[in-house]
Amino acid sequence: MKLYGSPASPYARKARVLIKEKNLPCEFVVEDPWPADSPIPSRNPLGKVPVLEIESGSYLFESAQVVHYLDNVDGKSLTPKDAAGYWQAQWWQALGNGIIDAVIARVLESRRPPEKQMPEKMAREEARVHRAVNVGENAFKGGDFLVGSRFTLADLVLGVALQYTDFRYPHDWRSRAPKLARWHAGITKRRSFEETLPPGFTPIQ
Ligand SMILES: N[C@@H](CCC(=O)N[C@@H](CS)C(=O)NCC(=O)O)C(=O)O
Repeated sequence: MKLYGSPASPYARKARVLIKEKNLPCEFVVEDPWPADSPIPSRNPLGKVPVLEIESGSYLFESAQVVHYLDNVDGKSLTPKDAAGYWQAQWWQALGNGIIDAVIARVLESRRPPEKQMPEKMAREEARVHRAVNVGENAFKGGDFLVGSRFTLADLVLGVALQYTDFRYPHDWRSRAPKLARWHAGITKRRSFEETLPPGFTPIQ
């Protein structure tokens, strides 16, 4: 298998962390989706990374689907089996994916020419992040893992999301969310996280 993506993409990073966690035989191929001559649209008509090449010429795209595939490919799923745990993990992943979407939208807005930027758009995306952190903090009982007593996709996705927040929208979410801050410090010390950091980013602890 091959995973196409850019080193700073949080969507691709979810899959990269999962590949490391499970030690899957999957090569990470750096590919930038933005240039006009990028090969990515020939593999994903939506022109976005990550793209997973399952076998020659067979591609899967959209990070949630890529993560779902990789989670099930080896029979060692990181998704809780019990119904309550399953849906709790889905909830945390929705929260994490939403944070990633909001931080990306904010970054893209901030890269537009200053005269075209909309402060209200930035504020709307920031409000999503703040609400999501507050709600996550209230929902979290505390401890090493978000769901149950082992590392799951909930930890993976929210861990990536909050580290991407530190990277692209650094602000003090930790003082508002001390339980999540403690959990995040532990999760991001995993080798899978340390070996997939965005270039130039120094983790905040
Ligand atoms: N919903 C997609 C979003 C993927 C995405 O937006 N990836 C960015 C990189 S972080 C990208 O490829 N952007 C290129 C573009 O928007 O043209 C997913 O979850 O895979």
